[in-house]
Amino acid sequence: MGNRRPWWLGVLLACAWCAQAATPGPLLQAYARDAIRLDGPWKAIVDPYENGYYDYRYQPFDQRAEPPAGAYFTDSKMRDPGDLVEYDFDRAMSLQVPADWNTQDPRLYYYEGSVWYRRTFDAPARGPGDRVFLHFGAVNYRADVYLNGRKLGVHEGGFTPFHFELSGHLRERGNSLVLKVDNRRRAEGVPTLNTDWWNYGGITRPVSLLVVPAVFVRDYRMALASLEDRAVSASVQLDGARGGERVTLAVPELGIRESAVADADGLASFRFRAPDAELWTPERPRLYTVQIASGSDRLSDRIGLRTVGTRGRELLLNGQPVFLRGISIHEEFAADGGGRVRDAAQARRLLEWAKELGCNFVRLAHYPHNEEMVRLADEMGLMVWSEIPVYWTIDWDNEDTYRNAEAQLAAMIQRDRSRAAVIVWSLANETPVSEPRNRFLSRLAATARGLDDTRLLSAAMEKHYREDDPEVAVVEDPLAELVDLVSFNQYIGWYDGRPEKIDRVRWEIPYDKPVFVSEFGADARQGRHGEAGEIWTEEHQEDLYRRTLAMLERIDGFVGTSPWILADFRSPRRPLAGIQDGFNRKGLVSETGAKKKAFFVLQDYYRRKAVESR
Ligand code: GCB
Repeated sequence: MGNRRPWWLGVLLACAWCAQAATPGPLLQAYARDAIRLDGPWKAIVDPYENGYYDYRYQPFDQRAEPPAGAYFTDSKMRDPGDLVEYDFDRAMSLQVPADWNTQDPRLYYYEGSVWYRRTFDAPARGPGDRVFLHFGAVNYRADVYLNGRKLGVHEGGFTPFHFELSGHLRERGNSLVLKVDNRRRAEGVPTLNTDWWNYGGITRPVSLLVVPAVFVRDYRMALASLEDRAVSASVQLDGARGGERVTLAVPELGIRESAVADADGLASFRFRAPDAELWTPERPRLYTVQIASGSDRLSDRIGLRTVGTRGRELLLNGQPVFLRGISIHEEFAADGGGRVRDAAQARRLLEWAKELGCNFVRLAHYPHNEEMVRLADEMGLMVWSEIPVYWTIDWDNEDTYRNAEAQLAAMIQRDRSRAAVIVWSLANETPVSEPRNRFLSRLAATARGLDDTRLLSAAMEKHYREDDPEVAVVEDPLAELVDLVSFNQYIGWYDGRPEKIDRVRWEIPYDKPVFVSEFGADARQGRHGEAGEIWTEEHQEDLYRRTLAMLERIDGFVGTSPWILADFRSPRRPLAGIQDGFNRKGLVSETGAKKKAFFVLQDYYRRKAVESR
């Protein structure tokens, strides 16, 4: 195979360019800005052997200063009838963005590998000195991003936002934006090889262009710092600043207009009182319009004010004990053809089911959900648990794995730390206790606290039984010392014994902290009926819910639960034909939204809890 251009000349030059242009990171409050969306159909080439990335000696094309036309990211065309180029984006299939690829084309249903995406666009209108950023809501799992044939950079992690600055690299017309999206699972990845959910690939969240002035508001946060005197603290981080820039923050509905001067790092800090502010609660999720401005840059957001904390075994919202009437949710909407949630309407539908159950809380499992979901929770009055996919058996000793997990944690917190709804950051799910795991998670805990000390930390832990008494379940884990909310998943009556065992178990949880049961459940195929002892039936699931809810009430310090799970979801671990058919059937509603009997058991329980807490 011939290469048209020598590649050895400019390797160093190319790398230097990449390092400079690629600024992946979580900042930029993209949602609060007018963005130019690059959503819609993109051209796509499925490339299981990564032909468009490696030459026939398996050397990556993008390490070369002048990649050949065969490198797909050059988006080349045959220029004359004798020209050999073995791909052409213009003739390729289309895939919608944002969306997973698995549910768009039956040929991609089980596909794990690389798909190239291409979208062309004209440079946005901009004034002199304005800067342009390209922002991705999320791409699962690894994205290699190229603009006009040159590499912008790489991002790993399927559920968090990232961006690149394009200023200086745009053509006025016909820019070619190419991504190689690779969703192969990897042992050192976060998550790792093994999960109980579908590994949907693709550009699953919106892509946008943002035009900002040379000095712009890169990030901001605002929260109620003290309940007693209604003190609010806020900070605004400028980008491109030298220090000395004026920043204003206004909450017109509260008659607040504050001004501060940025320090040498471009950070402006505010502290003011909002004595008339109505606090955010699930019953009255009051949000205020907050306007932030500096120079010619202006943003506007909707932010609620509340506090969350603990006192001994109590959980407090705005200083009052609160019970979390929760449900776990995967970011999947199986009606409408299935797959990852694609838009606000689907996100709203899931949260409406949670409301109908009587929830005031949702556990967004097992990775940061799309921003739409969290913002809707803010609006609809649902408290949120948000977590990163540190799930099961992560490669604890691998420093790159740690950095990856930490980057995902930071991106999650930085994106959502002004959302009143979010009350818990969760670090991990069902991870086996070991020294390397404890070190890994304590580093993550310290990072989380450094980024946000106004919320609770938790992690879904596991129970074991006392050796001298197999009916005493114990939750003891070094991780429990690090968190504020002691949470654990348990499946007594499903993976662990028969349902009658639920009635006998007693609990020992030796921490003076609130206790949250982050999962329990049983599979039931909607429409399948039988006796309570016959598994897979609605009656069996219903019976397990009844017994479990009674058992939970016997736990000292029990402050809430998020049963597993709102809706049936796809999982490659669930092949049983005629019953599972590729779905985890622990949903309270089927994949198409039909309610199972257990839905009403939980609804009743939550009605009673709501009355009790009045
Ligand atoms: C768990 C996991 C969850 C699974 C669930 C199950 O403990 O946290 O991801 O889907 O059990 O159904 O087995």
